[in-house]
Amino acid sequence: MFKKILIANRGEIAVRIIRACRDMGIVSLAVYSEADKDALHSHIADESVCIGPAAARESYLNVERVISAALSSGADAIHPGYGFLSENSRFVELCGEHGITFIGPTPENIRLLGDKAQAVITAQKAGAPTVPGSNGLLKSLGHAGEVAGKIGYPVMLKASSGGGGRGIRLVASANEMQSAWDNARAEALACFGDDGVYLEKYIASPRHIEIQILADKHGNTIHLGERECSLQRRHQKVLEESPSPFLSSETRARMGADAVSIARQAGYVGAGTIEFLAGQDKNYYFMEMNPRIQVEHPVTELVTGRDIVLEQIRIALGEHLGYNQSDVIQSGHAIECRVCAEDPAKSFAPCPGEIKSLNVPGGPGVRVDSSVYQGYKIPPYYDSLIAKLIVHDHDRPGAITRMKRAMAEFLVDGVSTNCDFHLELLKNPDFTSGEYCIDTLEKLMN
Ligand code: MV4
Repeated sequence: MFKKILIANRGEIAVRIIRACRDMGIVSLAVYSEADKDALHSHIADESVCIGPAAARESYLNVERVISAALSSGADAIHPGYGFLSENSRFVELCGEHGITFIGPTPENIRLLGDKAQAVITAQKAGAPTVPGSNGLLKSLGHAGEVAGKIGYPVMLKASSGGGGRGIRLVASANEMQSAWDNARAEALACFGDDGVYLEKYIASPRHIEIQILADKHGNTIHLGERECSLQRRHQKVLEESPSPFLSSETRARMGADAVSIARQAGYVGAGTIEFLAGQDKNYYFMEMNPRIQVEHPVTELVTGRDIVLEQIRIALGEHLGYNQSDVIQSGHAIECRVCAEDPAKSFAPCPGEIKSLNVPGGPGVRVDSSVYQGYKIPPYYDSLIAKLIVHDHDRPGAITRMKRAMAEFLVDGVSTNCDFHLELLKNPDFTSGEYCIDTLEKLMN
């Protein structure tokens, strides 16, 4: 067993990981920036240590400071959460060199999956469906035009080191290729220090559906079903649910099996997520794999009854999963709404400030993963997520009703939130019918 886990993160995910540590009898060590002295994670952890100034570069993203904190406090493992150092393969190696267990995948896993063009080839080797495209990096503008001509426009250029929707360009026709090529490569170089791009046929109005994977160090790889994540705006998810209202049980089973094959092909260890695009025609295609715990993991926890953070820690300890795919049962329906301190009047720009008063919902089937309390000052330096409201019920209509009840109880004074927007979305016919896609929210909010 680990004696002490350093949580290299902040906000609700740091709180979530501290709770898992306490459930397992492991001492938790929070690290915090100067702006986060009064953040919830620094208060509720067993121990906490300041690692630097507010700017993430000098604190939560600072490899040396995080490792030093672990060494001087006697932590034998580090949980990175999501974002920050979670996908930094060099950081994972450094943990190893200092005898600290990184709770997550191997550096090789992270390097392979961070190269999106290579990840697509891995999915193909696994026999999973991929979008017709360049099957690897493009060599030149001429090569891009040639592949696009063969598969037919519209196509999408994608940065191989990409993420968060940056370095991608839709190319409607051949005469747009030159400028799209230049723009995608310039943005990729600026954002990721790498101008490698690949190309895929453009899938119009798809759904984003992802599969949660767990893989132990002994070759046992299973999935915990899917999450429907199509309700996004500017590449930020707003509401997620499981199961997806779109999938038949037959497609669900195939997607899960394909995800497991991809994870096995990648030699993946830990908790990870395989993202698929599902077209209107019900075909689906591998998009990318995320080597980390994700924000929306609670919907999977409520539907499967499995504690994914606890499983991450068990896997890092070298334990066996201890159950098979047939032991995983998806039961009922879960919905997560991301509650953010945002100003609807300023097109949902972040709205930091003091929470003057707060009422957090509760009652049957309600879970709140939050990082705020009454009197807390939301600092302006980090993202605007203040809580995740997650509900579970027997079926989708029940979960929607329950979410409306809980969301109406979520009362925040002092800062603006997107709670009212959520209440609108929960009544929207595109949502209630389940017939939505990645364009839906963008259309609704503009
Ligand atoms: C696509 C696509 C359509 N066709 N690929 C956006 C972020 C990056 N991870 C992949 N993305 C997309 N790739 C093909 N071949 C549309 C998107 C996309 C998107 C995907 C999931 C959720 C929201 C999205 C919003 C805009 C574009």
